[in-house]
Amino acid sequence: MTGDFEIGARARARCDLLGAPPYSEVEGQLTRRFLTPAHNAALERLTLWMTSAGMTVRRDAAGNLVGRYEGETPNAPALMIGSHIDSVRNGGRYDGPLGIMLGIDVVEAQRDASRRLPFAIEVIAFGDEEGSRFPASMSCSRAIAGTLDPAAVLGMTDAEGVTLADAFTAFGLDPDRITDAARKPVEALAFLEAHIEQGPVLEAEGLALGVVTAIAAQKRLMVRITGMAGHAGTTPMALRKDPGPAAAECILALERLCQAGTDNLVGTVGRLTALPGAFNVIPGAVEFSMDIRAETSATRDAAVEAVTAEIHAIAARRGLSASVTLMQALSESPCDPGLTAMLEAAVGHLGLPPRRLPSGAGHDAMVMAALCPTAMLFIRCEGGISHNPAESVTEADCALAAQAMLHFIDKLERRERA
Ligand code: HGY
Ligand code: MN
Ligand code: MN
Repeated sequence: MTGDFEIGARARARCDLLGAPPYSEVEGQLTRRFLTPAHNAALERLTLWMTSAGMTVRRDAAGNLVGRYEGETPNAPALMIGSHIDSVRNGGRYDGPLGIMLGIDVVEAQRDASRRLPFAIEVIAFGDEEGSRFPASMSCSRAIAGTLDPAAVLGMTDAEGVTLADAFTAFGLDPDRITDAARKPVEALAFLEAHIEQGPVLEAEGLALGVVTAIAAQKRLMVRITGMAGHAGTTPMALRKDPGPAAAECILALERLCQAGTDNLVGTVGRLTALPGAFNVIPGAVEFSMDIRAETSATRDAAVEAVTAEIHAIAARRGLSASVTLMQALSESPCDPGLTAMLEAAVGHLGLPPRRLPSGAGHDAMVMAALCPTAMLFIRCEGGISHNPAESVTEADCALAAQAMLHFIDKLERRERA
């Protein structure tokens, strides 16, 4: 799959190809979780495409795939371009992979022009950004950025009870060597991530591309409300210690707090489990996740504090107990002003109006900012729909994104040669 697609359109077609088994764990939908056979199959296919684009390819110690197109001198610092290859359950085909495929497309254009730059280009497929298998997310870009503490994640288990350490071993990796994936700042000139917007702004304004100013702060927490399991038929309502209704009150409290918030404060309960989970058993406990985000960590943290207090008050009033456990915290991440201006000028080269916007979605770029300056290009997606099989992007917008990335590379080259 090379010559019969225009640059950018080929990237989209490759995402489509990876949208089904063996690159998905489930027939009829896209679910590709970290360190699964579907993940491995996708890396095999990406290795072929990266190699044919003129890159040397390696798997790093953390489960990332790294393609490298050398600069005019060996071991030059790299412009890193990439995004994640994992997906949420029953997700869309472009959230993540499109940023990888566009990277391959723009490298292939350099190779086709027999062009060598004052920097290398690396295309990275991060293995775990979504956290769709293990509770922590962004573990792979954190490994590359050198900010991952393996001890904090290796014991985490997936829905089948497999630990992250065992999953690494099963994937052919050594869980004791993950930190070998860390890169030095001197190796990284900049990080560029192209990604669908996953929101409605660009489409609403009739724009194909936008440039990201900053990525929102987020926290992931697990809540457990504990009561007493009992018989659904014989236990009078007044004598119950039922965590179910308590959890409902807590979730409504989260919604109310976020609706009244500022700074694009949002709160989501994406996972809710009653235990033991039988029709005729009053749950002994209910667990639910909370994903709380805002443009600033201060607003995020104030919301976490307020909802935690409400959860404990609701549990106490009902004679229950509650625990709120922080699973992950990611600070807001401003994109580099210089690179962002360069990216905006590159979009302008296409005759498109500049449009800067914040990202409510998390991205590997927010983690890579610990390693090097970052920039993000947003691509319009239909209805702003994402984390949903209806996720869609047009060939024309992917072609514009590739062209903007090529102009960005030209500008970076001029800066480096100045
Ligand atoms: O959750 C996010 O924002 C991203 O899709 N991982
Ligand atoms: Mn996502
Ligand atoms: Mn994504």
